[in-house]
Amino acid sequence: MTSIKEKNIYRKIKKYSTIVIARHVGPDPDAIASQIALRDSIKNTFPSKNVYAIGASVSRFKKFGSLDKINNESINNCLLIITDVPTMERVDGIEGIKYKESIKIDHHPCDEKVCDIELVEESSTSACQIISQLIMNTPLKLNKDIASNLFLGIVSDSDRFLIKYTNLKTFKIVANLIEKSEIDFTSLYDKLYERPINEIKFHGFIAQNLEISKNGLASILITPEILKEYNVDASTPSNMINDFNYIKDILVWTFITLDEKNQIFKVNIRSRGPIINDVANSYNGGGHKFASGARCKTQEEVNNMLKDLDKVCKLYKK
Ligand SMILES: [Mn+2]
Repeated sequence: MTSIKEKNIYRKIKKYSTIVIARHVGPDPDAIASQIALRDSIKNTFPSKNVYAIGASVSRFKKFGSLDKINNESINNCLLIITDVPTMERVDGIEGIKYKESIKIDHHPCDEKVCDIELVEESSTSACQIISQLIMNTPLKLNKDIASNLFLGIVSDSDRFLIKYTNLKTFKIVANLIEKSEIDFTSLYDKLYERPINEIKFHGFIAQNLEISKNGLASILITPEILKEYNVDASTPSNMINDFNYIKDILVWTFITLDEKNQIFKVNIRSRGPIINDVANSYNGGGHKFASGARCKTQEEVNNMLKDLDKVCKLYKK
């Protein structure tokens, strides 16, 4: 069944000749795949429209397709669609764009309304899951490339259907994607999971050096020197944090990466029980109940945050 919001979104897409699609800074596969899949679907359905998927490109994600370079100042009266991002401050690369109306398609919790139409489903595994539904429920077109991207976004954000937001609906949508597009989905996993040996060695370093409290809080500080030693970049820790799930002694785990250039500690937090986004919120971050991020300015702030997370673990254990 097509929802009223989906109908309205399709109507707006139909109406505008120029559409800009953006997502969050520091993109992950769901962010990139959702914006590229939506762009390609709109372009396939309406070949004469100008549709751009924008934001800084990331070499690791080139496999999902290319992004568009535009002169923001020259874009007027467009429709702006933001995917996989709850607030305008976190959107990458929209400075100077004059948009007439805006649409948000997202699965992050957010209290504030930032767009004219908001299709937000907190219970969805991913932005790609919501866009898959949108495409299925409207005349928007699907092809193999679009379906591949949507499939990979869902698989990545649901951590291969491990996270709690995975449910019957997720599998129905995925089954529908596979049926309609006939994608050879197992051959797509290379795009997500192939990695160089130095990353595995870095993974080993983290496993060896995690500090674990008696309440089940695991943490590790990752300095620029360590990143250099293992020849990995600053985004690598956040890409492997989900690998440390299902460890018996750990309830909440956090990677703290020191970004020396910007003098900030970037913190990734995951949980397999305690709710962590309240703590993340009070340290310049936010996110989902069991997957959050934060930013601390000083080591002292980091220590306070770890104390707060440890308290959350202690309470949960009781
Ligand atoms: Mn996402």
